[in-house]
Amino acid sequence: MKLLNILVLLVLVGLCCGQYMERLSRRKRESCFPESTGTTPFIKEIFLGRCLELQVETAIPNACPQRPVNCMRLWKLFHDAIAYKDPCAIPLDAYRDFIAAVPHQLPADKSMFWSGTSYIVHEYTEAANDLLTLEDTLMGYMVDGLQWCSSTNPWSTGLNYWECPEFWQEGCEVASTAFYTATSSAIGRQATGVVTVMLDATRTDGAYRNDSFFANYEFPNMDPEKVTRGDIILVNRLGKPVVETCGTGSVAVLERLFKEKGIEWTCTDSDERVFHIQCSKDPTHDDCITPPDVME
Ligand code: N1C
Repeated sequence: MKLLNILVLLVLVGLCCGQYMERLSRRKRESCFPESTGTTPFIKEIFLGRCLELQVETAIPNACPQRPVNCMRLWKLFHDAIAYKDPCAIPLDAYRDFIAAVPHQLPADKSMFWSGTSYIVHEYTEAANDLLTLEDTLMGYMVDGLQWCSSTNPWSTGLNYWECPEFWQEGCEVASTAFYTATSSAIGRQATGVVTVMLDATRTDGAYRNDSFFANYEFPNMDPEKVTRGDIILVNRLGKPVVETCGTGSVAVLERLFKEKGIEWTCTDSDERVFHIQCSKDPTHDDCITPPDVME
C-alpha cells in the first residue's frame, strides 16, 4: 500500500513538473529583477560572458578570430563609447573604435540580413544552420536583447541603470541607434558572396522600407566587387493579408537597386521553410491545418 502511494505521488510530481517545464519553455523569458527602463543589470558581466561563450562553447565554424579576443578590452571600448555622455546626444560614430576592434566573422555566402522579420529570422537561420545574422556574430551577440544608456552623473559608472530614453523620443539620439548604425554598416561592408535578406511581405508600409537599417546602412555598404548575388526571401505572416510579392511594390524597388548596383538577385515569396517554421510556432493556426480532402 505504501509503495503504491509513493508511486502515485511520483507520477503526480512528474506530471506537474512536466507541465510546468512545458509552460516555462513556451512562455517568453522574463527578468527576475524589478522591471526598469534602465540599462540591463549586470550588462558588463553578460557582455563578458557572451564574448567568452562565443569563443569557447559556441564558436561559428570556420570563423574563429585569429587570436583569442580580449573581451575586457571590447567591454571598455563599448562602455567608453557612451559613458558619461548625454543619453540623448550620442553621435552616430560613437562606436567607431569598438567596431574596429571586433574581429570580422562573416564567412562568404553566409550573411543573412533582415528587416521587419526579427520574430522569425533567427529561428530560420537556426533551422537552416547555414546562415548568420548580425546577432549571431560577436559584434551583435554580446548585447543582443539588452538595453543600455549613459548617465552624466560623475559619481556613477557612466551608465544609467534606472531609466533610459526611448529611441522614438523626439530629438533624442540614443545609444542603440548609434550601435546598430555602426554594426549594420560594418556587416554590410563585410558581406561577401551570396547574401540573403528576409523581408515581411505583409507589412502595409512596405517590405523594403526607406527608413530601415537594412535600407540605409546594410544594402548601401555592400560592395558589388565582393557580393555576387542577393537572395530575397519574403515572409507571408500567418493570418495576415499578403501586401507585396516578388516584383511588386517596394520589393521591386529593392530588385531594381540590386540590378543598378550590378548584383544579381533572386526572389522567393513561397519559401517552404518559412511556412513550416511559422507553423511549428503556431501549429493550430488555420493556415497550418491541412484540409481533410488533401490528406486523403
Ligand atoms: O531597421 P531594420 O529592421 O531594417 O534593421 C534590421 C537590420 C538587420 O539586417 C540587422 O543586421 O539591421 C540590423 N539590426 C539588428 O541586428 C538589430 N537587432 C535589434 C538592426 N536593428 C536591430 N535591432 C532593433 O530592431 C533596433 O533597436 C531597431 O530599432 C529595430 C530595427 O528592426 P527592423 O525595423 O525590423
